[in-house]
Amino acid sequence: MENTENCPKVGIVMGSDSDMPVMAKAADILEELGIPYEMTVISAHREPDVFFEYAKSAEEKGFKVIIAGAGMAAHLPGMCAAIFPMPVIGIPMHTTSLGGRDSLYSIVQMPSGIPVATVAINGGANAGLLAAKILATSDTELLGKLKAYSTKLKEQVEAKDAKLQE
Ligand code: RP5
Repeated sequence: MENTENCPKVGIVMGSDSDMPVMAKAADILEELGIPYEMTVISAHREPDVFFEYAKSAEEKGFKVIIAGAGMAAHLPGMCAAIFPMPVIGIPMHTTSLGGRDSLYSIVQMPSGIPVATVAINGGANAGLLAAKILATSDTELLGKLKAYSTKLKEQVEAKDAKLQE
């Protein structure tokens, strides 16, 4: 049987390299949790043929989740969800003209039948964590890492409060 241990489990795709600072936060989380991923810049609008090839081959490549980030008229996550049969997490990018509401509405308001799990505007880290949680439903080792991550967050808050009480 083929060893798929180190194959990318998460596809991270963004509409422009200007989205990279936000998308890198998702990648950082996956890195921290030891989840293999592949990161790509593809514009659904400027190179639709490249996009279709990416979305059509994603399942074959072994992706279990796609994290797609885009701004403005942000069709990339929705179009990924139209083609890729597994979960798609959308990250709306902050924009200068409309503050990211344009991206948020484009991504969150999907027609019935084609869901995109939309995180907050610029919510890169939460997208990474949500992808990890989806994978952890069938991976007890990863689930353990996520529990440890939550404990770390709790301890950070406790340490800050302890400092305040000094
Ligand atoms: C979207 O348009 C991208 O996802 C990006 O957020 C936005 C602006 O892209 P650039 O003009 O910076 O390439 O497609």
